[in-house]
Amino acid sequence: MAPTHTSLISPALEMLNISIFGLLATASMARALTLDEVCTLAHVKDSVPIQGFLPGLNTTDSIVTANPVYNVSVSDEPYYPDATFEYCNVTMTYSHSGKSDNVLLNFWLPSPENFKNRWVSTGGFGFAINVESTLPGGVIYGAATGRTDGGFGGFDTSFDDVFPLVNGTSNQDALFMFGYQAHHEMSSLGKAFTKTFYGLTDENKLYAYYQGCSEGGREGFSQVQRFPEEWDGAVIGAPAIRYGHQQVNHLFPQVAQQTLNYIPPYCELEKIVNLTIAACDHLDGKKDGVVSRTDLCKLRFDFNSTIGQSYHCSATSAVNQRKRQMPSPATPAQNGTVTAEGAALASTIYNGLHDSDGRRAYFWYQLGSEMSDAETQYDFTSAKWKIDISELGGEWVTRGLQLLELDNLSSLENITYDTLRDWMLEGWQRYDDVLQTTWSDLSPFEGAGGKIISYHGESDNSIPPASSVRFHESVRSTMYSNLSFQKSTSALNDWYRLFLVPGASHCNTNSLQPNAPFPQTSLGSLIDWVEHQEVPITLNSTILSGDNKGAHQELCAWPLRPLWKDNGTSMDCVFDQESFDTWIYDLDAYALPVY
Ligand SMILES: *[C@@H]1O[C@H](CO)[C@@H](O)[C@H](O)[C@H]1NC(C)=O
Ligand SMILES: *[C@@H]1O[C@H](CO)[C@@H](O)[C@H](O)[C@H]1NC(C)=O
Ligand SMILES: *[C@@H]1O[C@H](CO)[C@@H](O)[C@H](O)[C@H]1NC(C)=O
Ligand SMILES: *[C@@H]1O[C@H](CO)[C@@H](O)[C@H](O)[C@H]1NC(C)=O
Ligand SMILES: *[C@@H]1O[C@H](CO)[C@@H](O)[C@H](O)[C@H]1NC(C)=O
Ligand SMILES: *[C@@H]1O[C@H](CO)[C@@H](O)[C@H](O)[C@H]1NC(C)=O
Ligand SMILES: *[C@@H]1O[C@H](CO)[C@@H](O)[C@H](O)[C@H]1NC(C)=O
Ligand SMILES: *[C@@H]1O[C@H](CO)[C@@H](O)[C@H](O)[C@H]1NC(C)=O
Ligand SMILES: *[C@@H]1O[C@H](CO)[C@@H](O)[C@H](O)[C@H]1NC(C)=O
Ligand SMILES: *[C@@H]1O[C@H](CO)[C@@H](O)[C@H](O)[C@H]1NC(C)=O
Ligand SMILES: *[C@@H]1O[C@H](CO)[C@@H](O)[C@H](O)[C@H]1NC(C)=O
Ligand SMILES: *[C@@H]1O[C@H](CO)[C@@H](O)[C@H](O)[C@H]1NC(C)=O
Ligand SMILES: [Ca+2]
Repeated sequence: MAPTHTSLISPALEMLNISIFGLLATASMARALTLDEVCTLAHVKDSVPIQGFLPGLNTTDSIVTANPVYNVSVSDEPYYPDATFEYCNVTMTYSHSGKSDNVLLNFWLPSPENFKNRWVSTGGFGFAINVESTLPGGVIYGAATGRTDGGFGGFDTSFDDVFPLVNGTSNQDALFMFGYQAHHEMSSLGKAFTKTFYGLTDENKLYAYYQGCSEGGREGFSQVQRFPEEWDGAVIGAPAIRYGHQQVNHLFPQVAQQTLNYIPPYCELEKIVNLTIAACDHLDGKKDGVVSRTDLCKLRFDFNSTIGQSYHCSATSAVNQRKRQMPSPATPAQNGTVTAEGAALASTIYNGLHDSDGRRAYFWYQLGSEMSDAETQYDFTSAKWKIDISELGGEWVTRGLQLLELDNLSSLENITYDTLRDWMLEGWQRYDDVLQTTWSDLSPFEGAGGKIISYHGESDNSIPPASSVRFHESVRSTMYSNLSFQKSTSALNDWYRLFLVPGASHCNTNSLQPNAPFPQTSLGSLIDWVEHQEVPITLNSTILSGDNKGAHQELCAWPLRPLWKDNGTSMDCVFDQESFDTWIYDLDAYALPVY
């Protein structure tokens, strides 16, 4: 849309480089400007940081757009509360000095009366470096909010669309940008832009926050790990860190099916999940359909107890829901009883990847999480179930490891547990400096006063919550190696707190555990921590579906675990050594430490 609002600044004044704020001050119009008044092409152009403000970034001839957007309503979102708001929608381009590339940024700027001196960077999901639906989160909290296209060719173009360049040739520029650099550039440019746009002076502090989940969470850690001074705080959800391991891990259930030579109707696995939830629900002291203590579930649940239970799933038709519009295939009606093979498969998968010597290569999701990575496909021609190779995992192998312009891995022929371990090792080593994102000395960030609220769905079915626990514990042992467990935990929790979210799935609510809470206001909690020193001893959260929708619940900070008492009417956060130990893994398949 072409901006239709005329600038308040006359061409003559513009030549004198008098800002819109200066003009209003001299005209003694000391009032908050309206969105219409600031959201003009002229003012936006004036706010683009000048060439040379950050070495290597070229903003000469930046192409900008601006248009005000009014009366936007959002509801039922996981990362921010319901709200109605307005903003100035800005895009700007820049290039890298010495190159003719083009990076696109999109800022959503609240109207001046709602602006609260905050900047928020948002991140991506899967192989995408941005997700537009996360932008309202910042605006709602009075922050100028940004996303980047990473220079990949537009906001809808993902990293995997440009990596590799061609068969056999890596795209190092895109990798560097995706790994961490694009976010560094966006926050640097975005913060400078925001200060000018709102007429902030050097005395006005502009708070800088990061918010993202999944790949967006990994991008957040990439910033905290490398650019400690740039951030006051970060909300990091279910981060896709330990990238080399994480992406290959998606292939493990399919290799388990091949190795154990049992390819179940998916309904059988769904049934096992439902039975697990039913059996473990009460272990947390509250029968609400939510497994808040997957650790106790792991200690008590026996997969063999599911054998012989009958299952039923109705037939489904094909739906276009997958990436690149590949249809999710139709399934027939499925009736049967859980088999010993099915129980053994589930038990093997939840136990995590071990190599042929029985050494652990990685860990899996928690009991009660959906088994979507183990989903099988029905072949109507042969009337048999067949392995459905994970798209995320397969594409990582073809593009990331084999450097082929292929969207999927076509076969698992000869692929063993050892192959998966080797692929993990290969990705870890090759991308250690860009994607692995496990630098565990965060002293500079802590020293600069930074705060982290990290959260992870305890029933996440795409990134193991034990991964977030592992990184938290790695930071603890790296930074506080000379302190006792209790003292180091307390020192770490002074600035980096991890909250496991009972029942939540991957960065979202979970239809299998609808009464579970989600930390919808975590950015607000981070702001309260940074700006008002209100420590989130427990994390505010909200039940977002089911009968108790809207109800408030608090989340316990790791290593404390929730335990309900008085028949589920009140909750304590407790420490339990046996439970704690179930979250800690010895990845002895590798000679090097895995942070
Ligand atoms: C805002 O949108 C709502 C519904 O989308 C509409 O009912 C209302 O009139 C709008 N308000 C303004 C000021 O445009
Ligand atoms: C924001 O601006 C971009 C670039 O002009 C445009 O494509 C997009 O539609 C705008 N979004 C809204 C909500 O106006
Ligand atoms: C910056 O961009 C301008 C315009 O595209 C170009 O003329 C100039 O050479 C670039 N500067 C560098 C150092 O690349
Ligand atoms: C890249 O390699 C794959 C696998 O060998 C092949 O199928 C594909 O055609 C190649 N693509 C191009 C553009 O050569
Ligand atoms: C599992 O439970 C969900 C509801 O929680 C239900 O929709 C689904 O049909 C169940 N699956 C099986 C196989 O029983
Ligand atoms: C489950 O049953 C299998 C045989 O079907 C047996 O080998 C295995 O040890 C049993 N597991 C447990 C935990 O009892
Ligand atoms: C499958 O199970 C459902 C529910 O238990 C039952 O209604 C249906 O008749 C069964 N279908 C077959 C073909 O056994
Ligand atoms: C795998 O990728 C190829 C090439 O993009 C495509 O033709 C094929 O349909 C894909 N297969 C699946 C199962 O997604
Ligand atoms: C799998 O291994 C067999 C036996 O070593 C070999 O003949 C075959 O070519 C291999 N297949 C692939 C796809 O590597
Ligand atoms: C423990 O290490 C910290 C940071 O390295 C240091 O400041 C502190 O003095 C050490 N404490 C003891 C008891 O050695
Ligand atoms: C905490 O969550 C409740 C809903 O569960 C919400 O009403 C309240 O505003 C939140 N508190 C903060 C500080 O965000
Ligand atoms: C415990 O709570 C459940 C669910 O709220 C209720 O159905 C049950 O009657 C309660 N039991 C006792 C002993 O109060
Ligand atoms: Ca429960």
